[in-house]
Amino acid sequence: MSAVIFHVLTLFPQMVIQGLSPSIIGRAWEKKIISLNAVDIRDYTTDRHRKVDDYPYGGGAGMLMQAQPVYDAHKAVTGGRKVRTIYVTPQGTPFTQAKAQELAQEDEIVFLCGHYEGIDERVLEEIVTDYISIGDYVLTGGELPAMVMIDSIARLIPGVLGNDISSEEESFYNDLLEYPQYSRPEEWHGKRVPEVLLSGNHKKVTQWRLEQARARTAERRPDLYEKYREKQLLIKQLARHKRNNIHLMESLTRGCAEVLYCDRTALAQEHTTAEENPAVSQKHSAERGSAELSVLLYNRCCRTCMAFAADMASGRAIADRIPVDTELIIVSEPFLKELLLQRGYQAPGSYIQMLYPQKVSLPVKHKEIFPLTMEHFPYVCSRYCNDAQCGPGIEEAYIRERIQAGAMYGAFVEGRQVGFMGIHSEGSLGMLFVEEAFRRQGIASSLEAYAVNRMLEKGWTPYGHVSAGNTASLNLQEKLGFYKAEKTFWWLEKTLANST
Ligand code: 9D3
Repeated sequence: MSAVIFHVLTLFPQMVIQGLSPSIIGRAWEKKIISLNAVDIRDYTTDRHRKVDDYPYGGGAGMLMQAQPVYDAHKAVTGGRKVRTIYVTPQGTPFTQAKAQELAQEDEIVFLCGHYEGIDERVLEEIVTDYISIGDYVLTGGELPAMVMIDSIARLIPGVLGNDISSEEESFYNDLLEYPQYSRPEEWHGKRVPEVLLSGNHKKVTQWRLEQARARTAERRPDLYEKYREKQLLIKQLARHKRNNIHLMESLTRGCAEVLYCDRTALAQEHTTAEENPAVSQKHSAERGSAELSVLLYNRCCRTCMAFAADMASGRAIADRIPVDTELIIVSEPFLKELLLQRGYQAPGSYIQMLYPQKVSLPVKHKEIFPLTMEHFPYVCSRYCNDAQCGPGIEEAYIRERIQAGAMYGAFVEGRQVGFMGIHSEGSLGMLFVEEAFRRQGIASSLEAYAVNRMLEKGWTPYGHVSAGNTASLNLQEKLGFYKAEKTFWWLEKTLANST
């Protein structure tokens, strides 16, 4: 894979280079994982005094950057290709982690830094794809905002931080601010480290940290705290039908999903009854199930939606809220599936959701099972890609991403690969394959057990979607202790008709 390129068009190129070089971003540049190209807009002026600014038509204070040098600098960098071009401006949309994640998917980005009072609107109309601000305060130029964005985007690129996604500690405290931390000495300025942290009681430490994180979020970020409470409530409600809802619960607890739609009335009602009289509420909701709840979750990282709807009206509301760049939608109601088919998605198969409820790890009998590296990429592709059996949406790029994320495991016999299994980007187990000649020897069972154990280590609840017709796999999972959901699931894929 070639380096991700960040171009910065600016009047102060050395500011950007000097600002980023001593940091981790500079090291990633040395390692050729990223590339920084700071371009001096002044080098592209046609004015003989190297002037790049002029007075605004209609009058007003200050000067404007002229269109010509900006346009030519941009053209020199892109050569006329279509490249994501961000104008960093106080008039932009606020930058967020979600935007950083979105931009981390690009191979090349141009940042345009304004100076003076701004840039001639006409050149912006021709080259800019995104207008972004870093917040509601006034700076002297766009260089620091461009550096802020490059820093936050680059750290998401695999290899930049050194540790890959698989080794990254999944935060248990996802939607909360971090808890306070302490290092040696035990006493400093007469202040002791909280006793619980010295107790060696891991469970108590976790509990204390969660309480601290909650308290400080409530105090400093009431907006985040409100969201957190709502999400906890939703998870609690979903837990009533764990087998059917584990995919939603896991997405929420692992912190990789945002709630795009939630029938708040059902949730609020649930909330009040539960507080007034827990016993009555439990009975009440057991009778009606979670059927009245409607939810749409979106996982930005893998552009996957998960939804379930109580009725046609909320089904339509959900369908309207599915982001345009969604590549996969997982649903469990026939009418919701039909609704999405009408909207141009296709459902090549139906799946049974299987849930592994135990917390104990499974024995792995076959000893030669290891995480795969890119060296094994051709093998996986040759056995799995463009194969009718492999399930929807499996493409080479996806396999590459999964291997690099440390989410693919291979089975070997005398050093030769004979199968593999993986964890999908939305969090379910899948992609199981064993060579015909090596079946019925417990290798699939070992692969599955190995993947289950990896998920348990992360504190996840293992679950998977098995093709409704795949009896062998269903039997294998039941043998390992998985439970079936009552519902059937459909994976809806984008068709060419709605991808444009
Ligand atoms: C007198 C009008 N000014 C707007 C408040 C003009 C102006 C002020 C500051 C024009 C440019 C700037 C420099 N700032 C940026 O280029 C900038 C910025 C910022 O100031 N705050 C937050 N995000 C950003 S992104 C670019």
